[in-house]
Amino acid sequence: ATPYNHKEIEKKWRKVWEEHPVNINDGKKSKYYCLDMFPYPSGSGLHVGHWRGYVISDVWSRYKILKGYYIIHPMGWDAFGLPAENYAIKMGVHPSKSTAENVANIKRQINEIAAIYDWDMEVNTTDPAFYKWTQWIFVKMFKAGLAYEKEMPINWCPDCKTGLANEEVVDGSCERCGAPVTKKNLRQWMLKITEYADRLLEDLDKLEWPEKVKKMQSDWIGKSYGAEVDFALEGREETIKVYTTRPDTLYGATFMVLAPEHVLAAQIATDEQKSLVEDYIFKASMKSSVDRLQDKEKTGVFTGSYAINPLNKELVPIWISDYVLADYGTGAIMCVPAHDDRDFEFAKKFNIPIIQVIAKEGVENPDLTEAYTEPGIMINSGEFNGMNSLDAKRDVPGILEARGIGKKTTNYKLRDWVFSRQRYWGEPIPIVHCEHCGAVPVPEDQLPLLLPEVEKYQPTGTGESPLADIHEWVNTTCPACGAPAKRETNTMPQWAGSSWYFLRYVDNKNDNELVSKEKAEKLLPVDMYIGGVEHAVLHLLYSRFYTKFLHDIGVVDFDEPFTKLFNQGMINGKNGIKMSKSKGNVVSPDDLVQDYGCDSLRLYELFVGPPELDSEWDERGIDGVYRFINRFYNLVMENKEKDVAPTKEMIKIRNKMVHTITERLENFSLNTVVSGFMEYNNKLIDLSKNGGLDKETLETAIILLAPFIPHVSSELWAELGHETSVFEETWPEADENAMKDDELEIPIQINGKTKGTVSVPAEADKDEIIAKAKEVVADKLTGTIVKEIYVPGKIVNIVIK
Ligand code: ANZ
Ligand code: ZN
Repeated sequence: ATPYNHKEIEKKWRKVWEEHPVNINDGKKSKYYCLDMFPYPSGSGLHVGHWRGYVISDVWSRYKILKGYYIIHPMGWDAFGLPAENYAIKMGVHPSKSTAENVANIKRQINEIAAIYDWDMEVNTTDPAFYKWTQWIFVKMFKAGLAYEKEMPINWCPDCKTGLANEEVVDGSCERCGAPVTKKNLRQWMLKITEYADRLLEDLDKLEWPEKVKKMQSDWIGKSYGAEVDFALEGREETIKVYTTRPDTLYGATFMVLAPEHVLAAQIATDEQKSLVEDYIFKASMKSSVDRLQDKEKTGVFTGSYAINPLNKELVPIWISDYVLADYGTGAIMCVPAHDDRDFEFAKKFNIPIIQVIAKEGVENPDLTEAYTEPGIMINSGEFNGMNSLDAKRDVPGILEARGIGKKTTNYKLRDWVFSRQRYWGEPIPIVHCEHCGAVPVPEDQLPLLLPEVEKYQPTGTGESPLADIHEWVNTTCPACGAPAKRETNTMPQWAGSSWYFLRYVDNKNDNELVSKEKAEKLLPVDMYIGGVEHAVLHLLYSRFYTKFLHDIGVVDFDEPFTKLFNQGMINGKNGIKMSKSKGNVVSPDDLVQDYGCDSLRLYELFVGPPELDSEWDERGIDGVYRFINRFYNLVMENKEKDVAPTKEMIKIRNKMVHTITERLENFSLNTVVSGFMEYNNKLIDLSKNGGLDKETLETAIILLAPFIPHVSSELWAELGHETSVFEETWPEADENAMKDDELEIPIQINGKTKGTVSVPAEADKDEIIAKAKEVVADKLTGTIVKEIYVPGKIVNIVIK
């Protein structure tokens, strides 16, 4: 056998491709934009887990090239953000310097994958030529009334010393550093993403995305339908508006709860209750969001005041509790303990009456042990008794509206996006504050507004960014009236650049437009987006919002950025532990590439498990993949000059191989594509034992393998005498007719006498044929079977006694 020398082969083809890159666009019919989520250039470099996504997207891109598409497959850097800044604080190195070093290093590592990125399209979010447009979008949003300032309590990470968007708070903790998030009152820049809530929700239908991700987005937007109901207060002027999604349960509302932050919370407390109420409100304000979310036991305090249930006119006590959120609905709720879990728990704890108003068959359960949350028949509900609760749910809002005590409403969980950060390493927000003119955007022709050099990168912790210290930068003149004015010193969140970078790749050198009309029309949007599922809400929601806005102002003519989405699972270390430097379980690709070659590692990245699931890295497995490549290499080398005419069997196996591999690939079942290659390789090796294998079958196998193992495929393609690249070929199509198995007619004998025939596929094995034969002659098998004989292709003989 010829030894397969991966080192020599890979070195040779890298050089060839450097001199003659794979032709990815000339004369191709239509474009296909295959995009990776661009990486943050961290200092620790790539491990085998990072390779997975890049290999998947490269395989997919190369497959599309062979399918005749013009491929757009760019790469860039999401390089603003905290790690570079924290490194600057620790080491005193300017973030732009460490970022440039990290980019160079990761770029070198990415090149080891042999992916066909088009580096002419490269972008870097920290490059002023790029962030000019990030700022331009902000100015456009400001002019459209979508960017506004607001003094409000925001999520504040005490460790990162910066404000956070709701999306960046996970279970009450900072998404980045894990510290419990607190609230802080600060002037903020906000983006009105809520104005797009309905479109962001409805257009999910257009997307070929994993259902799981679509569900996460629609839950995050959280549209609900219900009613606002006005409750009059006993002996007071004010009314309290509540938001409910269950207007059908109004007769069962036995108490009311206000959020501690509700404007009336302290005001309506009676003299006896006042100090208790104030105490509770104060304690709630000191609680971190984690504690508020995680408190198992319900707490609350009675105000001493009563509201009047607008339907049955009963008095309902008003309580304060922190399980009601201030910024959702109206910050006040009517409580129906019989039909809501939280209210049930609260009522039990504080001995509040529970009135059932919906029952399964209309029969009341006198001792409910938990809230009844199903639909049913209305009871204890006056004029609604006997109605189906679903009908009541539909009709009650209209009835309330007619009586002037309520109205139908919808609500969203989505909040406007807190867009300012009190940190250094981000895009300066291009706004000037003028005493006379208010907030004035930096004129578009003066963008980019460069991030100035500072001496100290430390966040001040006071809620001001380090930029506030650079007086010569901060003090400027108003672009509108010329009076002395001050620059905004907050910077943008890291999501700003990543919300639109995919548009810029295709026109990355254009200094006059974000992207030209022609290029946008010809090359956008993204057809396939590949990346981790951790971005399901944040980045993917923000990108959709930005794209819709850019659509609305005429920059692009589509309003969804990513037609298809694929989320790859993570590759973990042993025992499923996430690979990380701190755990010391990081597997570097470098040695593996050295020992087994890039092709083997590419294939093994896919072989470890279904690409959408997390997989555990087991280094030993790469050996099997390496052996497979070796065997295939030898099969081609040994048969390349034999000039064998294809047999029917060879044609059949070839077509079946094309069919199986293509089908699995189209389904993104990439691990079974690899096992499919292994099976067919064995079949081809068997076939070749009778004098060799025909050239077309060898060529077909090489083309199918080319997206996966491009070096060795290119080498073998050349060995077969081709002077052009294998990537100039067309992905083969299976001929369904040629795939059919021949049928064999086999006579069946019982005790040596012919009793019938059975027809079976030529490939069927002995057990299958005997079993089928026995079915055919079942009624003639009148004794016990003592022996079953099969003479291959000729006869089945069953001996009975
Ligand atoms: C009465 C009721 C009866 C309710 C019942 C539910 C079940 P979603 O679907 O999340 O919109 N609610 C309203 N505002 C709230 C706030 N600020 N904080 C906490 N809870 C609040 O849920 C809306 C329901 O959550 C509303 O409907 C209200 O309780 C509660 F059998 O009203 B419901
Ligand atoms: Zn002015």
